[in-house]
Amino acid sequence: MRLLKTALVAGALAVLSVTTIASAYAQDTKIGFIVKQPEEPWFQDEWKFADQAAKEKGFTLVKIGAEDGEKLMSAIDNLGAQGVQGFIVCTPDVKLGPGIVAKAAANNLKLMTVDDRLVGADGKALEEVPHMGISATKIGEAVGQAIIDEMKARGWKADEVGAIRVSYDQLPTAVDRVEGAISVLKANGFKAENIFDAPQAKTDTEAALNAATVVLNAHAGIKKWVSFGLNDEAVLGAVRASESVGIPADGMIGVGIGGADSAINEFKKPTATGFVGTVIISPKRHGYETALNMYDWVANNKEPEKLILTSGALAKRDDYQKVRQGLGIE
Ligand code: FCA
Repeated sequence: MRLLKTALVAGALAVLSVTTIASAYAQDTKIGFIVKQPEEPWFQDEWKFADQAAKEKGFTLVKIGAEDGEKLMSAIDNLGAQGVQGFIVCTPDVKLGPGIVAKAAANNLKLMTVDDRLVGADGKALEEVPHMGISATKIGEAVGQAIIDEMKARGWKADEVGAIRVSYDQLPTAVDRVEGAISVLKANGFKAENIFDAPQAKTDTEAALNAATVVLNAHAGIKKWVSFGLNDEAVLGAVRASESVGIPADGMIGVGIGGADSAINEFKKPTATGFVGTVIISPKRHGYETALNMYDWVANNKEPEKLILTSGALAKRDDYQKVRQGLGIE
């Protein structure tokens, strides 16, 4: 009897120590998620969905905003000092690529990128770093097609319309997005000389507004406009600029990319503005799935795919809720 008791106690202790180790391990898994513009709704959504993954799997998520290279480098050191094992980053500058890779290695951190892919000194993508981005050219084409469809619905002819290309050409995905849109405009009769570049200093609404205002003032004779850019903020900037120079909502067709609150708040306004649509992309895939993939890499030694490109779906004022539901982000 005594022997049996001892055996039972030993067994219970063994079970106890195994579960203790298991939960200690889950608690010890720490993953970083650094974004370049923490105030932008898209990035807040990415964080929100990454938090969901952390809750489900029981790891700690460390979120840091890094608006410039200096902040990013110290954020990576900070993660290392906190005992984080790996991180996901949307960098403020893709040209920092080799520096980011070196910093991550020095801190013994696994590295994945999201949205904006790192480039090397030669300008080519650093293919060894696992990346999740959007299918930029295709999504740009969907923007271009949405603009053309709306032009047809309004009875506009291509040669009476000006196009504002809100641009951020130091970022390859931004170039692919706007060039995708332009290819469809051109295929539908748009002339290159009616497409005007509006380079923004930053990828936010204010910078886009400033850039687009310059274009509108330089071509005050044109009364019908379309606009596109790398995200909703870029297009909202162009739409706000058109309003400020007196172009009515029915004189502007802006189509963005994103579908987070920046776009949704615009659709919720009681009267339609020149922001007619957005190609909604998935912060769930970019936040939840990247975080899960990093967790699998850190905790289960399962390496993520090197490149995942996600798709988008066009939404307008009247159907955005349905489209969001379809993407599982409502
Ligand atoms: C880039 C843009 C963001 C978002 C993301 C998917 O990082 O700056 O607004 O569009 O790609």
